[in-house]
Amino acid sequence: MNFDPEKHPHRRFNPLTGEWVLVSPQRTQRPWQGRHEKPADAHRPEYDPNCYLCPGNRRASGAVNEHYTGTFVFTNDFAALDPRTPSDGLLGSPLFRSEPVRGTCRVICFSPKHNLTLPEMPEPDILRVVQVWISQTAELLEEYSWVQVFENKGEIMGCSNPHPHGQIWAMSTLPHFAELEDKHQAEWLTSHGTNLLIDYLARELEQNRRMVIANKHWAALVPYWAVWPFETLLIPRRHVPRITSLTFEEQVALAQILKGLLKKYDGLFDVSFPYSMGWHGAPAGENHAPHWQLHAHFYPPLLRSATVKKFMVGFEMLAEPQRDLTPEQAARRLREIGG
Ligand code: H2U
Ligand code: ZN
Repeated sequence: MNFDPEKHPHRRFNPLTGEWVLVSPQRTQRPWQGRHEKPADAHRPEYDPNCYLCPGNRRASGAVNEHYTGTFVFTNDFAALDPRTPSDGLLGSPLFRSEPVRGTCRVICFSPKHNLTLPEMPEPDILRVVQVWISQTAELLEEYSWVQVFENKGEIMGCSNPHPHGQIWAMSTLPHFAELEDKHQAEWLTSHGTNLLIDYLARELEQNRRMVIANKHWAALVPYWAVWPFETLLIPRRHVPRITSLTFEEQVALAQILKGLLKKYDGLFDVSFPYSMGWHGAPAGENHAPHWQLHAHFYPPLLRSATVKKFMVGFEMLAEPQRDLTPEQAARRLREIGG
């Protein structure tokens, strides 16, 4: 019997983080008798007087939102980071190590309309969101090492409010995944003389087995090492170290592919698809730019329907992540959904 990755258990390596995932394709037929999530309430008004993100409304802190008509950014009233943290903190002994972190957290409202989601917005409005991601990142990289732009969507992801919004956390040190990706991309450049994700994308376009959607400037695929069932990676086709380096044409193409990708997600189980997504790009400092390639990760939790999600428990908490559906099967399903 010869090893067949479509039939036999195997592990796949994530060259961006150095982590492994266990793939068990023989298990996809397993019956499900576990938890079903309740579907989110789909009927929402365009304006909700009780929403803390709608224009003109009062937030929990007492601050009142502008009567905004496009996007709106404010400092998180319950920020996890503080710009005033003293930087001369004691680092402690090897067993009690810590370091002070300075930072700030902001909330971005994508639209004044309470009942929209990104893929439901017109492309010019998605472009405005892209441009806010860019201007916020540019501003915060002047002050901080790492700027994490992200969106948590859906109650199932712990999102507190259906109003379309995302967040930005900026901090003085590199967080865990940024450090891993920085290290692995730098090592790739040293040992191969090329950019890791540019090399990877070229192979993916050649193989054409995990591609989901592409346009002139962008490609989205289910990475070979995907952990979440329908995880995707969105990458510019040319070498772009960070989101602030995108040309206007690439920004327009990004708005277009975002809409296309998210519509596919919504079409998969016929539900407004929950996910956590976020951007990874070069940290502050020009020495990082050559080895970094900008990309967005989409981590959706759903597994087999609008109400059955993947749990990261048991073996996954204690040993390593595991998946049944192969990345190739997931990509094929997403590819086949009309945009
Ligand atoms: P989610 O993206 O997980 O839904 O979080 C929304 C953020 O909005 C959350 O971090 C903040 C919360 O701290 N928030 C405010 O800043 N002001 C409020 O009045 C309520 C929520
Ligand atoms: Zn609202």
